[in-house]
Amino acid sequence: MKTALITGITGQDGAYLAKLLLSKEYKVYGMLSRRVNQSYQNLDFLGVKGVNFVYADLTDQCSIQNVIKSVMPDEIYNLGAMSFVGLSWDKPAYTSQVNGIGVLYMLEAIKNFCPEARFYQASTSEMYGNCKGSEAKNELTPFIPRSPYGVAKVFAHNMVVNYRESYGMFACCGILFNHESPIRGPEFVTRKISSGVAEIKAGKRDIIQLGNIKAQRDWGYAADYVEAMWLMLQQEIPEDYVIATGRTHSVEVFLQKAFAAAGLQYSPEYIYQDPKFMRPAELDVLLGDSTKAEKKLGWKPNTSFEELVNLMVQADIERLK
Ligand code: F7E
Repeated sequence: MKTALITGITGQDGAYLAKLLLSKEYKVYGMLSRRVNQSYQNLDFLGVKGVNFVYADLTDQCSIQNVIKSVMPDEIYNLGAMSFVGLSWDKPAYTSQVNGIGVLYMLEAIKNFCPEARFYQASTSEMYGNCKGSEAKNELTPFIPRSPYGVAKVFAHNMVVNYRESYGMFACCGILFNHESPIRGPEFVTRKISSGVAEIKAGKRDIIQLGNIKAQRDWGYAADYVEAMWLMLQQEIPEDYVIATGRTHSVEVFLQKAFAAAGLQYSPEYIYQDPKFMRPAELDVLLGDSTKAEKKLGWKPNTSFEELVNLMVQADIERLK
């Protein structure tokens, strides 16, 4: 039986990955920081049972070492992060500690105590910034990040590549474009829209407050994307991969589809564009090219944009019943 350690176990991706690995009969350890009252609602929503919880924090090197030494995992998935880009301007040092230095702590602990373990790092399309405008980004596209979140993630990404090259570690980065689901956190734009539309349908609100609705993102389904994480660690050679759908849509199009999925007619009158949700520096268009993942991992997204929007809106309508 293989053993996996997942950081960020209570987040969206942690819950989907735990479900996948348990279905493959892994022994799954989930890392909890205990810094705040952590909620198990994502694991509960997906009916995930059987995770062994261990306590450590990405900002505490001793705790990381202790967990790695005691679990001695075959595979480690580092999904823990301060994942909300908008907040990274308000908490740049904390974001750098968790998303940057925290990854260095993981790499050091693996190198020193568990060097045969395979390591997955959650890299992100935010690392590209506006590089190459609306052209699709692949593994060779340079990183020119435009948020403290993106800057910290580039540090972590480069460190993973460096440890792989310096010490021969089996370490991979998945450069994942936006991935969503019914358990996406309520602060992210897709879930803000799906829950807002469900509440409008139920007569519980009249408007949704948003920021820049012209921004375009390559949105996929989180359940498809965790398959790619697992596949990366099953290869003979550790490499980095872009994971994306190859289609991009504006927030405004997401809105239109979400209203349609709820059986409502979209009108701009439902939207209030609030300056407080505008970012100091925005990424206008993100579009990914995952040809390498398709060729080498045999991975392709299974869920279309329209199916994803529908899935999220129907789940939020159900929640209100
Ligand atoms: O914003 C715009 C916002 O916060 C998407 C994280 O998982 O994916 C995610 O980061 C777009 C941006 O996701 C609102 O300005 C408009 O252009 O849903 P988001 P994100 O920033 O793309 C990447 C790949 C990650 O790695 C991150 O961890 O939507 N937008 N109005 C808004 N965004 C939010 N949150 N709220 C609004 O009201």
